[in-house]
This record gives sequence, C-alpha cells and structure tokens, in this order.
Amino acid sequence: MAKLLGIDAVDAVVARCVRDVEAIDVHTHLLPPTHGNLLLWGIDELLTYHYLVAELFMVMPCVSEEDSVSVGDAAPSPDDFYGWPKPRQAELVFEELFVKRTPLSEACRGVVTTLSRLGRGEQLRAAVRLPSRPRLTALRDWFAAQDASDHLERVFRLSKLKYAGAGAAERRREPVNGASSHTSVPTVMTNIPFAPEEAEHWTASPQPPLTPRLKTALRVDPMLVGDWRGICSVLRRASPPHPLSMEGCVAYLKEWVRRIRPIYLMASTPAGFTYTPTAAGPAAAELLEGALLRVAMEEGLPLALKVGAVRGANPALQAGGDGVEVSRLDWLRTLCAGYPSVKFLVTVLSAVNQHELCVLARKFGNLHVYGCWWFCNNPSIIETTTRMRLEMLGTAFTCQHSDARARDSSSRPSGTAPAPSRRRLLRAQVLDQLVYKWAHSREAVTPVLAAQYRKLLEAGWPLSEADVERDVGLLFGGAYEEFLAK
Ligand code: FIX
Ligand code: ZN
Repeated sequence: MAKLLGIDAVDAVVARCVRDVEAIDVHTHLLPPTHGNLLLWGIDELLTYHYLVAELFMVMPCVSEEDSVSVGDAAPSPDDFYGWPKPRQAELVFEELFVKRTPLSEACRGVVTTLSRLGRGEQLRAAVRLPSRPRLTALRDWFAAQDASDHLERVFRLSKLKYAGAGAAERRREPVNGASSHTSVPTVMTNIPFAPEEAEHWTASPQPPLTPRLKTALRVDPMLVGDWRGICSVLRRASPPHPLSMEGCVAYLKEWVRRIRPIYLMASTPAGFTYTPTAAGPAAAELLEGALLRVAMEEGLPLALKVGAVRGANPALQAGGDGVEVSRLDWLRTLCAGYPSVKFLVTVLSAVNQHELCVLARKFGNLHVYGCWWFCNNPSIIETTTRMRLEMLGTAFTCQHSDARARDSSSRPSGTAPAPSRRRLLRAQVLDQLVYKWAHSREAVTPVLAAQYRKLLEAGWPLSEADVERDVGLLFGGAYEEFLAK
C-alpha cells in the first residue's frame, strides 16, 4: 500500500510534483523553426511583447511636442513607435520600464525570470547599469548566436513541457460522432489559414517535417467575427477557389483540416458575442452553425473558444490596445446543450466570468475549462481562479496555458498596419516567454493546491504521494487529454 502523507509533508511533495511535471501547453502562438521569421525569440522580441508596449505607453507623455522620427530622444507616439526598428523599440521599453523604474509588473518580471533562467542574469544586470542606450547589445548578440532549433529545445526543456510521442504527420484522428483519439499532445500552436504569411508555409511542397514539440490548431476567428468580406477574399484566393457560400466555407475549413490535421478548431469571440440559434441569425451565428459546428461534428474536432477580449479598445496601441469585457455566457450554455457531440474548450478573459464558467463546466460534460488567459495570467488571479476551480471542478480542468507567441505585427512601418480584422490574427508572442509563463504559473498554483490537500487531510482523507503526482499530471494537461479522448 502507498505510503500516506502527513500534513507536514504536503507542501514539499506538492512543490516537487508541480515543479517536475511535464506540462501540456494547450494554447500558444508559437510556430515551428521551419516557418522562418514567424518564430520569434530573443531580447528585442521579449521586450516588445504587446503586454510591455501597453505598459510603456502608460508612462509615456500623452502628447509629444517633438517629432520622434527626426528628434532622437523625443517621446514617440504609438504610430512612430511601431514604425521604428525592433531594437530601437526594445531599447526604449527597457529604459522606461527596467532602468527608470523597477520592473515589478508580471510582464516585466517575466523578462527577468526568462533571462535569468537562460543564464543571462549577469548580462541583464550589466545592461541596466549602462548609462545610455543602446544597452541591449550583449544580450542581442547572445540570442543571435543561438541556433533556432537548439534554442527551441532549450526553452522547452527549461519550461518542462512535454515531448510528443508522435509528430503531426503520425497523428490520426477518427472522425466519429465528435470523438477523437489523441494520446500524447505537447504544446499546441495557433495556425491561421486566414493570414497569408502563415498560410504560405503550409502550402509549400514538400512540407518540412514538423517538430514533435508543436501540434497544430486551426484558428478561425473571422467566422465568429462575421467578417464575410475577409472570408470571401480568402475563399477566392484558395487554389482552386471555393464558392462564396456557406458550402464554400465548409469546404475551405475541411481543406485546412486535411492539410494541417489540427487538434481542435479555435476562435476568440468578438466583444458582445452572442449566439441565437435561429434560421435567419446574424452572420456570425450562421457561420458558427453552418460552417464551424458542422465541420467540428463531421471531422470529430473540438472547438476551442476564448471569450471576453475587446479588440482595439485603443487601436493606436495595436495588439497592446485590446481590452476586456465581462461577457454574457448564456450562449455558451445554449451551445453546450444544443451540440452535445461537440466538445468545447473554453477560457475567459474577465475574472468576473470565471465563476459562471466553472458552473457551466459542472453542468456540461462537453465543456472543458483551461488556463488563465492574458489579463487573468497574473499570480493573484491565477491563485484565486485555481482555488475556485479546485473547489468546483476537482481535477477536471487544465490549470494553465502560456499563450506564448511567435508572430509579429508590431514592426510594420507606420501606415502599413493591416486592417483591424487581419491585425487581430497577427499577435506577437515569443518562444522565450514559455520559460517565465510556466515558471510563474507553477509558483502560483503550488501553494493553492497544497492548501487544498491540507484541508482534505484535516477532513480525514488518506493521501499518498502517488495521488498528488496523478492529480498534478491531470491539472497540467492530463485532464485535457482525458477530455479529448472521452
Ligand atoms: O486571441 C488570442 O489568442 C489572444 O491570446 C491574443 O489575441 C492576445 O493578443 C494575447 O496575446 C493574449 O495573451
Ligand atoms: Zn492566444
């Protein structure tokens, strides 16, 4: 019989299990090294993450007297800033948030954790001591000397993310009544056929083998935004083109399902999103029913939804300008009840929605809750949310995802920014972010889980180390795999 844990041993056992578990990252924006410069990494990318650009513009003067393009030290407008080369942007973020101020925020601390764990702590401290810009040259040189594939391996090892048992080409789906059979699943990308700069990598022939570290997910935001014009231009551009109709959308989605064999379909819902199942519903609801849910059912694919972002709350800040709303989730109840054979993976952006989401997950076995997303990805909110989820869902949820990013929109020259609906698809996130996002999440989850176990022991439950190991495995990806397999 397994040795039982005494209350004094719980903290150390939980800390070890959470530190060592190989997690599954169920949603990232990373792309494989074979996608060339769509895989972002390095000091300039870390510092120009849109979370940090938003923090930079909180401390910049509201309106600058001078023109920052001609006057070197003048404060830039967001538009000037995005027109600068990446290294110049990064130097300014570093000066304002790390040199003039203490990098206390979660996103700033993330840069410090990442560099320290990559063994760059001394270079970071030396950079802060330099009297003027450029301060980041040594760090930049170090990243430039790394090979992309080796660096990806290093980052995955440091972040303790799972290896895949099989590469994408070996994975098989069984399109039977919404059920799919996936076994070992590592970090999941976000793949966007609607973004031509990504699509071209998937249509190249022959396809280079995909690293087993990354799995595909088919991102379909324009469908839920109801961006019919954008969808039509994509249908027209396909080779051969698809009809500009619901049937054309279905054929297009299926073409991409065959091409990249995704683990799930995914979309962020637009602000105010609602779904009313009527024959003559609004465009987004029609596309949801007529194309997305149909493909989900026919191809046996789950649908992942991210709910609560308000795109372009301050459009000048581009990706850094998105906001949050408290969403009405009654449409999610309608979907879960109306489509029992479709599995829904859902995360919400507003802390206020977390409780209702837990209640829904208790009601519907086809709903799986995952991660603390973006504005909820702060230790204080991760702690509260994880505690509530443990109390309401036991181990039947996925405690975190990283949202680590790899594509870039911020370095476009001024005036060439993509249209808002395309901009929404092109968010930058950086490979190295995996290091801090997973380190900080593990740190936040550990005391919450330990406290829950202590209460259980006090209530009289016999707990073994093997129980803790099993539970931690579930919370960091096992429950997600079980959900996909059921
Ligand atoms: O929709 C999404 O997948 C979001 O994660 C992004 O749009 C967002 O910009 C982000 O990076 C949040 O972490
Ligand atoms: Zn994301």
